[in-house]
Amino acid sequence: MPTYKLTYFDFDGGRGEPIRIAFHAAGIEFEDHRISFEEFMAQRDSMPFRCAPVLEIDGVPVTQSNAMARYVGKMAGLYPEDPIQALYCDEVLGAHEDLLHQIVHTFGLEGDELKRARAQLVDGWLSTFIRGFEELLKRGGGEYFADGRLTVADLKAFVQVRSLRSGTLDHVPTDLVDRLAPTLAEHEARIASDPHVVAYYESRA
Ligand SMILES: N[C@@H](CCC(=O)N[C@@H](CS)C(=O)NCC(=O)O)C(=O)O
Repeated sequence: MPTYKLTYFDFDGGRGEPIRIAFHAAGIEFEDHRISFEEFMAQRDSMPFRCAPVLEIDGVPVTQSNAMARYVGKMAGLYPEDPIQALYCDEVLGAHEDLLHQIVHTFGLEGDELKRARAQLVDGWLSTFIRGFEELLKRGGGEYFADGRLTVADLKAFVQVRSLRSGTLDHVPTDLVDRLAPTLAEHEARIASDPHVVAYYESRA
């Protein structure tokens, strides 16, 4: 078995969290290397593409969180084998990456500028993506995004929707998902109570 070291920020969210959960679900040991923003800034010039997460496999660094989620998801049995279901799964992973890029544009802003940018985000891209994820979930049958079972697409969505519903983004109403996409809100609760996810957070407690 190779050695795995995942370097990402020290919080239970973002691009790194679905990979951590998938590693745990796979029963694969990995070094959960959590860094502060200051540590990231100090090391980023030595990181491939100057970004996190970075997964080192036997010391060889790999980037791109969705590629990592698929890789670990395959080992965990959380990635569809059927090509169409794999496509559906990938679509959700990719759309979340697109949404994250829109959200990141509002980071670093303050005061009225932040308020304006977040209002635009809420009325624009955030609503578009939330409604879009609701449709993708319904296409999958309403409970899971692909394959009628838990996949890394569900983990990705769970982490993002949990963050939106828990108020981590200032000026984004915590009931936005519930209002626009009730099936997506229920999905977050469903994934939160999945045995893999419960076991992961118990292991962190
Ligand atoms: N496509 C990359 C994007 C990685 C990325 O943008 N990471 C953020 C952190 S979540 C980052 O390193 N940001 C550095 C910065 O914007 O200064 C992936 O999915 O891993």
